[in-house]
Amino acid sequence: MKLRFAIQKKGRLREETMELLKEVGLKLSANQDLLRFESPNYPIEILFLRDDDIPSYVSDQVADIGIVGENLLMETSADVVVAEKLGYAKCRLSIAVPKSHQAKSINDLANQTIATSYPNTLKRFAETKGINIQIHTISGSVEIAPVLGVAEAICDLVSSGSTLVQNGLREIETVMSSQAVLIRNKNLPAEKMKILDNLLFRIRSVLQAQNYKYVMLNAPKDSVSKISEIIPGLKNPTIAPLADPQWVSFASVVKENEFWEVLEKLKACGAQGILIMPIEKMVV
Ligand code: PRT
Ligand code: ZN
Repeated sequence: MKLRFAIQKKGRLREETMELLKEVGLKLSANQDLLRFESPNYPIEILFLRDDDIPSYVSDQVADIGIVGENLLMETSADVVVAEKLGYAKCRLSIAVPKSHQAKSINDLANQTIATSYPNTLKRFAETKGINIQIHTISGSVEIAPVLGVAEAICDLVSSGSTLVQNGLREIETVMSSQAVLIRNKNLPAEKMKILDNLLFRIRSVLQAQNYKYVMLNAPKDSVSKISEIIPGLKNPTIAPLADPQWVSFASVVKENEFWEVLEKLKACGAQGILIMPIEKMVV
């Protein structure tokens, strides 16, 4: 029995998804033209598809699991379960207007036309805000719609924001934030669920590791309790003696997003020779 796993064939999700699969130990093929691939060392069959087809394929059991952006999931309203948020392909679906437009939020766009590839999501958003808008649906190059005169505003995905700037547009409202998610069919048979649980365990070990760094340092013995409070690690830090009896060596982990703050505190406690290393996998 193999788990059928739908991923994007080509595009913004492909590279990081393949990287993640490699990190969880799957042997993959370097051939980018494959439409189907069975991993030789894991009970998984990968299907390479357009991302737009993935939500419905997973809900219709053509595939058991898949990876897509939350934006697509919201737009298609596919009846699937989000098994894990993956933390990459982060972006937001936003409303933007030409710089010369006065609007500050969607409230200022009543009865105006917004061009988008996300009509369902936009329609629901406007309804929750109680604003009546016209929606002009286009499948790509949304940013050009105001120049063409087909819409006053646009609603599209933004990550760095440079495409908006290049097209003389200004972001005024976030409709939703998005990242890549692993979705699964609602009624997976027990045997497939078991494979998925194993895969999720591996994925979580990789994701967890990305949030932490391994820290090693030397510190005066009288700072042990203070430093133990600053870098408690998963349970306790490892403390080992040094040849100099007045000094000890610490090993612990620190959260990536608290890293610089923690480093300042450690230095203030007299820590020296601080080494920071990436962690490859982490099982809590
Ligand atoms: O061929 P296929 O249908 O599979 O791919 P696609 O062309 O539909 O999708 P693709 O590969 O462009 O994007 C796949 C997913 O990546 C999206 O559904 C999002 O979940 C996610 N993602 C993350 C993005 C972006 N960031 C992004 N910046 N998708 C698109 N963009 C586009 C955006 O539409 C705009 O044109 O990039 C431009 C803006 O980028 P910035 O950096 O200039 O703001
Ligand atoms: Zn697509």
